[in-house]
Amino acid sequence: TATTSAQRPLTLLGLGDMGTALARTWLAAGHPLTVWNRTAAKAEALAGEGAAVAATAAEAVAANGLVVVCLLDDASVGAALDGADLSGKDVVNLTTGRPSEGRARAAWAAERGARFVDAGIMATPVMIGNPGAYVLYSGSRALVDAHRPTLEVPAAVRYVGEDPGHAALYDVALLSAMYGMFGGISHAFALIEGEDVAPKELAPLLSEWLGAMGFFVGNAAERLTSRDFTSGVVSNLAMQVAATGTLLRTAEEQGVSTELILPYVELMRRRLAAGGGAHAGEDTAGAITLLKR
Ligand code: FVH
Repeated sequence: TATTSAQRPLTLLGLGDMGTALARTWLAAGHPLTVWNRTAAKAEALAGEGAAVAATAAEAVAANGLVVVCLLDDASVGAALDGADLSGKDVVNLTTGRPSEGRARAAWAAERGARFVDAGIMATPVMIGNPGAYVLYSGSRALVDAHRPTLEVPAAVRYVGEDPGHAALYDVALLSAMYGMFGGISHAFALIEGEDVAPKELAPLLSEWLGAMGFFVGNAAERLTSRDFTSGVVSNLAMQVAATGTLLRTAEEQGVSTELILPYVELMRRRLAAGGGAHAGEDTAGAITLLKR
């Protein structure tokens, strides 16, 4: 494919599983790509696919105005960019980090004369370049607008605001919810272990049930916004706390640890106990208010 003005050159630092997947989408779309990786051998296959391989991170940064960084963590970003001239560069940090790291890294980049956005990749490497993959960006809107066509090659762009910590905040919120869900799924499969129930028999019911219970996301957002935790409640907290006794006793009878579900049951119990029964008619959204320290 001939390179067009829409296929702008860029640099990519980091060729782990994710960096390699990203690199392949840009190369396949015809973008001139300069890559660098600490372990040089990981760049060999990409060189064969058309990437220019830089010997150092500083050399890779010097090659292009747009510099995408996809490394293990914030410390590796600091290590890789140490000594590179970032003046006038547009730096896109796809490395997973904390909100505080995104904000500190944005200030660090600004001190070196670079525009900066932090990002959170909401996809696995196999999803990159396919529908459903997206990346959360926050920080310099001008940078995102200037490079949107290039950034959209591997995954859809979702800009979440000027605060460079917000992409990481959204990312960590989504990942935290995912691990809570994984915990529940793990408990469910543990309950059927040793019974005459095949995991593949439970699996479709579990998927369907989790999809149906997804209504709680919008429900909780509405209640946290209005601070009305009781209107339209269909499954009240008092009933739900009573029902969790059955869940916990069943786990005991099945010889399954309650370590994954007990913390949430205890949170519901605390909400029910607070205020002398004032919250009995709520659903479980009110329990969220107990988490903030
Ligand atoms: N893979 C996934 O499923 C998830 C999906 C969501 C987003 N994450 C985040 O993406 C970042 C990169 O992940 P990755 O999958 O590419 O990770 P690895 O395959 O482990 O590659 C790590 C790269 O980082 C380089 N590196 C590590 N330490 C240093 C350092 N001190 N200085 C320079 N580079 C460093 C490493 O280099 P090497 O070991 O090959 O020499 C790899 O290029 C990550 O934030 C995920 O949380 C992925």
